[in-house]
Amino acid sequence: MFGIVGIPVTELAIAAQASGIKFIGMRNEQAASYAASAVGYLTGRYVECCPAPPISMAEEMAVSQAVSFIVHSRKPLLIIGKGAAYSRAENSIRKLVDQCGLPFLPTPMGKGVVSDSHPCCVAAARSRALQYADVIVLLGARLNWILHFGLPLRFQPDVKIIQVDICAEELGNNVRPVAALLGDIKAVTEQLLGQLNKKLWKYPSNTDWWKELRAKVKSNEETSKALSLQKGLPMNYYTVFHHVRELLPKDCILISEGANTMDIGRTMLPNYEPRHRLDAGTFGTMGVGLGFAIAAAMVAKDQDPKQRVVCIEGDSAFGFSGMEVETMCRYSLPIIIIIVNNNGIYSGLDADTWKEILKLGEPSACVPPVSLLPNAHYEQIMSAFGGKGYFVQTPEELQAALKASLAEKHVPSLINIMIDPQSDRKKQVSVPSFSLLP
Ligand SMILES: Cc1ncc(C[n+]2csc(CCOP(=O)(O)OP(=O)(O)O)c2C)c(N)n1
Ligand SMILES: [Mg+2]
Repeated sequence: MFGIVGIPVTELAIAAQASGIKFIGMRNEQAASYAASAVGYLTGRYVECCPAPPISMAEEMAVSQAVSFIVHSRKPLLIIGKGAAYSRAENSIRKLVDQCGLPFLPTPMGKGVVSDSHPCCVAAARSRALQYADVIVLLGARLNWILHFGLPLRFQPDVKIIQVDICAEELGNNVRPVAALLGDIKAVTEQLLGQLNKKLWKYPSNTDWWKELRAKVKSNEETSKALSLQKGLPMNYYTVFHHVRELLPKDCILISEGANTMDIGRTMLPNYEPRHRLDAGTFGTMGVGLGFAIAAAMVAKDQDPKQRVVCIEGDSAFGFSGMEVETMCRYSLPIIIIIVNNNGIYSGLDADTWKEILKLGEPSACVPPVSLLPNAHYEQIMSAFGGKGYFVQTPEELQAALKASLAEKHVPSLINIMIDPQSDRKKQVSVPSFSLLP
């Protein structure tokens, strides 16, 4: 149970503890509710008083229609969403990918349902896969802004969408599907598999589509690798994530929020297991990270005390719920917070430029709205409460700090990594923009 006491909640919290329910006192209700939602997601536990909901299956007719579109597709793509992780559909979806040889793309929290290291994963060619697929199967993924609403120019205008979702209101949102499969993702995937198996259908691995996707995966991975191996200081995002990836245990729970920090981290930090990534998700809401991390650490303590929880935050994102570091220290949760600090929201200013800007006059009139204070020592917030804080400027310091944090079993750590405030993500695939001119 997560909450904050006050009259009359204090009695409730005490009563909960007396009846054997753990109570985690948070610093803000919003973080408490994020934490509670994350426990549900990670454990799949239903409220004790409610029976588990019935498992619904799609109409056989809709399944047959979907299968017909899949087997006639030239450029198929599976998109695996958070719904697939929620419904614990990983075994069925892995079977679908393995048996049919279909390229797949996970959404941010769909990562790990099928491992990012699977040869059919085309996450590194995301834009290309979305832009040219002719048939897309959405498995618990929704055509919201994370997927560019399913609309051109990010998608083909005549792309055929097969939508699998538990929620009837979601069917047909933004794009009208050619087949709408209403039901539990796991059950419906089994239905699809049943029919595809009868046809002994497999998407060939030597099609032009596969060749195009593989070439794009390779070239994008090479670009990221070149950026991650740059030796200059301050570091860029890619160098930071490269070193973090080298040291993180494969089974850790990764939590992330921020803009560039979250987006680049998604591509640079692989997930191997389902429900091992929590991030700002559908609405990109900043402030979720520390509550999620506390929830994940409580679940880990219960189920697998050796499992590590790593929370990767932009410096702005961290500020939203930063006081929850006290909660982490109070309950001795060995969470590792990594702040990728670029002195701002999307980008910031270096200390010298900052000083020059202040000379221009009243700060509220001339400080760029995206800027935060340069070189803020966020790690001191952690040490103020007895946790471990590290201020890091080089790859060597980063490695040392992360190794020390991973060795720490009872106390949280915060690694504040200064990066180039102008560091950016690599160029996106350019999509021609609409012109307002005739
Ligand atoms: C609740 C909320 N308020 C504001 C925003 C707008 N917003 C989007 S990303 C972001 C922070 C990005 O900065 P940072 O976390 O430092 O990541 P960076 O891009 O610098 O790596 C903000 C404030 C939001 N998404 N959610
Ligand atoms: Mg930032």
